[in-house]
Amino acid sequence: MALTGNHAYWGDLHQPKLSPAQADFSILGIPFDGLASARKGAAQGPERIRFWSRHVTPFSEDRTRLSGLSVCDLGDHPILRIESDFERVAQKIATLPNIPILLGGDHSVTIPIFKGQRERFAGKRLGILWVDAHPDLCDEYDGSRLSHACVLRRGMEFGIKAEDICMVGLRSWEDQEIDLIENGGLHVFSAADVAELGMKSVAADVRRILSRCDAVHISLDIDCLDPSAAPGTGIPEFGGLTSREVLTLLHAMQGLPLVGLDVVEVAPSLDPSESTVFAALKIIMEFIGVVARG
Ligand SMILES: [Mn+2]
Repeated sequence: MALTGNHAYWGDLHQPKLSPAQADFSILGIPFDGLASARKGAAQGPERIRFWSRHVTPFSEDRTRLSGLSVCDLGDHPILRIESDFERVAQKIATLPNIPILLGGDHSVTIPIFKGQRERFAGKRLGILWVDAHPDLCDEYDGSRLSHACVLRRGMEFGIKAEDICMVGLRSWEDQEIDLIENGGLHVFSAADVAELGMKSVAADVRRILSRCDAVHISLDIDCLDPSAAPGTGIPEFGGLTSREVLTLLHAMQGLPLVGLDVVEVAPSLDPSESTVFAALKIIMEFIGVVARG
């Protein structure tokens, strides 16, 4: 089969004439890597993920037909002035009537995403599934409180409760994060825990915890995956999740009140094979399948 753009964007689900109110999902790219601490490149993530989205079919891997669902692609929101543009992204998300799928960008772009989702579901219990090699719980990093190492810390300040946060795939720590990780009341499943207990069991625990929430957002840093599966990311961390484990985790969220997904830290220039881009795309299409079945 020739890969020559035989589908419309997002596996034929993108319908350019629909407004967010008429579509099931909004796609928004946030092409920004100005707050990544190591290697840059994630600013090119949205463009490459969107480009290849014309080459996927409207099915999830269990053959769920996705063609009854629609996607409204809102394009990219550039970040020129960090504070004011982050605020604009937060307000955009706070007023969306459907399920946003956000394309990073380094993980700092999830700070306005958390803010927008917290506002959108004000008064409701907002749960977070955090899938990442890193906890991003620093108060400040490289002199910035908006660094990609501070994302979840800011999210908790916006009012996301520790007991409603499940973290899966962790395997790297900053000294300033240890106390929160060990005593903060967050639900922590390290990559080593997953290897020890099996993802089926971990995913069942995560599902049980998040089923107490009124709304669940998934924030997925592509570096949750082992670098053998996704080398195109700023800080590859050895000993990560397998692709199958990430899909098992996603599929187990079926039936939860899913209200958003962000996929961040995809740096296409660091992986000439573009496997990392395709991994992100697979995760997005499987998320759409999970919502379709839910
Ligand atoms: Mn990370």
